[in-house]
Amino acid sequence: MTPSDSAAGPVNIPAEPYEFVLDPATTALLVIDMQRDFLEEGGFGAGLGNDVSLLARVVEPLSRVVYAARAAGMTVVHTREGHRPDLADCPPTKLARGRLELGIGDMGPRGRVLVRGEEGHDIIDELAPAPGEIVVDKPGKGAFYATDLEPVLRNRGIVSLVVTGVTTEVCVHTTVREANDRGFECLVLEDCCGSYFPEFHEVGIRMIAAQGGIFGWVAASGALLAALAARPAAPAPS
Ligand code: TIU
Repeated sequence: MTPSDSAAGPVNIPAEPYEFVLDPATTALLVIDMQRDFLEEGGFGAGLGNDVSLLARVVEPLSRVVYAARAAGMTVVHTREGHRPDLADCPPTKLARGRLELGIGDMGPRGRVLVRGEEGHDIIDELAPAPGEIVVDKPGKGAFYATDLEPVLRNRGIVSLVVTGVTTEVCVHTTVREANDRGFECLVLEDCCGSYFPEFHEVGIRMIAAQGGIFGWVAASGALLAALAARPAAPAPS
């Protein structure tokens, strides 16, 4: 980020239920759990019985948004769901849930499932964090629970979040709800979120913007990209 990026000021993004106004200088792009464990075979998502190919549609539009956010000087935060190798931070209830053949901590084709430091836990190559970007490891569904995300955002003066990632109705929704209660304004990019259940995605997205934006705003990524591209040129540094 350069000071001149943020000098270009706020942008208006057509959204539901009405336009979303963000200033890149006070906005973070949140990229939630774009990990091999959810998007590729042999990980947690597949072990839960899901068709992981359903999440692939998110990768291309989200890559474009990540690049645009970097160019606009926005803070980019990546999250990863997972646990300590000794599983000390994993509630026994989460460990037992589903009676899975390949459950949390078990050795799979991409290392131990949902365990930090393992291949499956890491972010997919297409969305690898750039040097200096913030990566938040979280033990739960919500990105604020038992993490330092909130002080990290507040210390940077962040007031708005552009929320993306997987899965729409699980970690994205939980995080948006947590953010909403903490006073952050959330714009959820519908084509940059994905679910193993298309119908849950549809309804989850609608729930966010319903009732006057009860949890936040919803737009397609194209609306954000167009608004950022149309920003007036920042004044030359003096
Ligand atoms: N199972 C499912 O849809 N999601 C998760 O377990 N975690 C996230 O959403 N990241």
